[in-house]
Amino acid sequence: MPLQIVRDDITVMEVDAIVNAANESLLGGGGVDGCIHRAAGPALLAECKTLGGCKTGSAKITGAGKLPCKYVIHAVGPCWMGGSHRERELLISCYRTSLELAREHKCESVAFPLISSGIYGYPKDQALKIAIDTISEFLFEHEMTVYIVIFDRKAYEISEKLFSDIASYIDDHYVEEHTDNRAERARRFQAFEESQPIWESVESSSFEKGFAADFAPLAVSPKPKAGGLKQKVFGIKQKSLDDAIRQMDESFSEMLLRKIDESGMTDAECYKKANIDRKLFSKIRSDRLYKPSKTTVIAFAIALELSLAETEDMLKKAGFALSHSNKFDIIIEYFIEQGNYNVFEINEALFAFDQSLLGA
Ligand code: AR6
Repeated sequence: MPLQIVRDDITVMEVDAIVNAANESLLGGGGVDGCIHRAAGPALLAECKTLGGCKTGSAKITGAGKLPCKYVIHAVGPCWMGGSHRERELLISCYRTSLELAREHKCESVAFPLISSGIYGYPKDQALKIAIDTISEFLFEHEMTVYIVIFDRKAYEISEKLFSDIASYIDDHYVEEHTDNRAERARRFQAFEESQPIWESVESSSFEKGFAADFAPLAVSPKPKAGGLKQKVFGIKQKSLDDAIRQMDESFSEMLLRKIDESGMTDAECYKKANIDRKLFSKIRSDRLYKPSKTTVIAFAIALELSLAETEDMLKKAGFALSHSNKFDIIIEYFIEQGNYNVFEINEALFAFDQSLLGA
């Protein structure tokens, strides 16, 4: 997964580089800076002393002393002074400079703390959004695995409005699922009806007519009329019967590649938008019978901006379904209904609700 949010102590991360939230002197301090210097030992401070400090919004790189990583990137975030002192611009610049330094040093994996969100007082929800937006923008251009490391629960906040909107959406749907069986039965019945063949006019070969006739007894409405065979096979509108038959046998991987073609996206655009690792995508591409995890399927459905019904279709190919009995599925449904297909924003919310993240 190119961008991951994890709960951990950054000093134990086994990555090529960790980022330190430092100050302009680069000579150590409290917070994560203190933890990193304590874990790295005196060699880190000795090297930092040779650097001549660092400007706010920028970063410098050193070795890592006794830490399990190879490098420490010391980034100096802005102190929060109300928001009108270029804080946002400086914080973005911290992330960009750090990522560039990591790239120049051929790092394949980097872990960031939420820079400026502790002693420097940057509002946590805004600091998190800047981190996610800036890192994901970088990952569209470059191959790297980046972790945002959250040390304590309090350090992690999504916007209050988003949190309460999702919380009430979850509440509503849990209620509907668990207390109103009639409503749920109606929903299932409607879904069943929508999945049934409806027949509309088609000029077809005798094989197709035979096939259509075989399925006619299953049609709910309307019945085929004499002289004008009707078709809408398994909910697929305006497709030829040939296409419909082909799609019934389609595997997940084939469906994915077809959907990417239909969307006009390149493969790379799609797997990056899905927060899926390039190597995993090649595996899926070359194995027609690849069995993906549910989070992988949904990540692709989000990247392809599929509707809820299309997402269900894609999930079915891999043997999964969405249900109202778990939070993860309801949160996904919430974002699809909102038309918000930003996988990183969805992950922000999933993490806030302690759910698995999208991607692989
Ligand atoms: N692992 C991951 N994250 C951590 C850890 C850890 N071990 N410890 C703290 N955090 P802060 P700043 C989180 O205060 O706001 C220092 O004195 C913490 O919960 O470390 O950029 C420097 O020398 C918070 O979310 O950095 C500067 O003077 C985030 O790391 C000043 O503090 C950043 O909090 C920099 O302040």
